[in-house]
Amino acid sequence: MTVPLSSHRRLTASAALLAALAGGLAPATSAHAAPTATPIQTPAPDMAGIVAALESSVANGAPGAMARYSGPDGTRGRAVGVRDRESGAAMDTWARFRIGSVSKTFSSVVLLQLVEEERLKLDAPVNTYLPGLLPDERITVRHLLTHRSGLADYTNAMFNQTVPGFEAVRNRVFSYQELVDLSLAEPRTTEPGAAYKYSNANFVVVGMLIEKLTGRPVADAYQRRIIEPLGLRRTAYVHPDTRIQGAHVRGYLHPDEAGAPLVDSTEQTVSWAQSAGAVISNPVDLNTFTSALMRGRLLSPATLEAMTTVTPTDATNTRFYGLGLRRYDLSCGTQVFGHTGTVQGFYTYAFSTRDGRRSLSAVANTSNHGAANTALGGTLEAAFCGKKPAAAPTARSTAPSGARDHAPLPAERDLPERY
Ligand code: HEL
Repeated sequence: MTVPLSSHRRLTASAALLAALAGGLAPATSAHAAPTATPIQTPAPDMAGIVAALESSVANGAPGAMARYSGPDGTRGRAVGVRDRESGAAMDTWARFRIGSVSKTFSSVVLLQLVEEERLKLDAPVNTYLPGLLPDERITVRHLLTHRSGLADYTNAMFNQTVPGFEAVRNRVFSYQELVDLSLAEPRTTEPGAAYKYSNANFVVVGMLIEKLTGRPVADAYQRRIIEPLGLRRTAYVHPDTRIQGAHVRGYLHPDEAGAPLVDSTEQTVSWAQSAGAVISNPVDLNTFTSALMRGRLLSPATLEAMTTVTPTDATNTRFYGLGLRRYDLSCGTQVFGHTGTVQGFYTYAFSTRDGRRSLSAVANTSNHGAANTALGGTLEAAFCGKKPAAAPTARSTAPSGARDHAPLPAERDLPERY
């Protein structure tokens, strides 16, 4: 089946579907729904600020870090440090890496397309489509996509001890059912719909739904519905092969013991995550993906509205979650939509403005080291809020010693294959 793009996606949605998309929020959810505002100004990206954030991530334990900004005025990439500690190969914004939970947005898009095709309903119980799978008939498809099912996140126990936990599963191949069983062996964390509680188990069940409804592996759905239509030439769902094909970033895991040497975690099945986190991509493709999603090239306006209708994930009033999609409210008031990822050896950010005109993706090749991740998050502020008037530029941030400038590219989709 070839899935037509854009015009179909943008324009077709039945009245019943529109009502279902809009009306299905549980009272606890809609009471806290945060409005989406249109940004008034679009400051130029602060590329020196992006470099400073990347350098800070490296100073905080990442061997390398990189970011790519795409906007109406072109694209710019910046890279600091190495993508391979052994060869010394420099970080490179065309190289591929594991995007972790940014994969959840891919899974959500596929499932929402199936909703548009009226092959399932957002507010129907999951057990309607997967009879007997879950022990609570009240858990709906929407609860999965909003992390409100109460299904426990089995990865908390799995990775309680970071390196032993990783080594125990890096070559394992789980069935979806085994992962669901791990979750169900723990108590539910909330009543269905009652509260946001992030869990990989939700998106494992999303993968099961996709496979049940399409009769095909999830890899096919990503390929035919997202990767091929958008021309994402360096993006793939890879499971259970442990390798990252082509030029790639090597990932380095920080052990829990302070000062212990980094563990090269590049090769793994990611079977513990699958549809919750096993996509490989690069910054060019991630910017194309988040931008295309926000521009309505993958979903109808009504579905996109449902996807971007968010509730808070914490008390800061700056972090929100929709349907497989995060919203971050930045200090300048700009709202950006996308997802973050943490998979052993890789931290990722992939976000776009609501109009899809500006996007930013960033990666650092380490994990289990919060300071490196927090520093990497600084790329979002720099990219979307521009230079901060109060922050006087330092010699380091205006003339970065180690940063490589990946020159602005007018139309990156037209570039020749490099790898
Ligand atoms: S966790 C998150 C992030 N998501 C979730 C998912 C993903 N990643 C995982 O569930 C992996 C967790 C173990 C990662 C490991 C490390 O840092 O490499 N940590 C340990 O082993 C700790 N003992 C919510 C942060 C997201 O941003 O959505 O990706």
